[in-house]
Amino acid sequence: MDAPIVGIIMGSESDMPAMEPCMAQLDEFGIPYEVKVASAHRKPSEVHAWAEMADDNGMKVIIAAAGKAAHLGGVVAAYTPLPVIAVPMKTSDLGGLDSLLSMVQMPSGVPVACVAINGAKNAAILAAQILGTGDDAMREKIVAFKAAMEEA
Ligand code: RP5
Repeated sequence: MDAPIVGIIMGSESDMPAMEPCMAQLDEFGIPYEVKVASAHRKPSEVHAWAEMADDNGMKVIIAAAGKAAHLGGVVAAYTPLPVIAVPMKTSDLGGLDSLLSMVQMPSGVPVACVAINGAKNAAILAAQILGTGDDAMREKIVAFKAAMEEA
């Protein structure tokens, strides 16, 4: 197995089903990833340690999924120079608008990219596109992926 280059972190095991399309898409592109479950609020020290070491551990892009007061992506972004893609989880009370606004309204200086509510597959595609900027083979996979959409 190749060493992971995408780090996926999510706030709860309950986020896993919504994030499965992300893992499936990364598998389809042949991108190795690791998955971490830790909440910014329930396990802040663990999130801090994971985010701080992600670069040294070989990650190139981070995908952070969380719901409700979804601070995970922003907290991770505070501790890493890596690009962070946030995935707002759909929620039972506010439909995920709570997650979306929590993720997207970052203060100046600490950006996160943010996909749609439950946009797990798009997070994987965006991660692949970021990786593709420095990797011709990966870029070719994106070109083929787009061509396949046109032909479908
Ligand atoms: C967030 O709270 C998680 O990311 C999840 O989307 C939401 C609910 O978590 P659980 O109460 O199901 O663990 O931290």
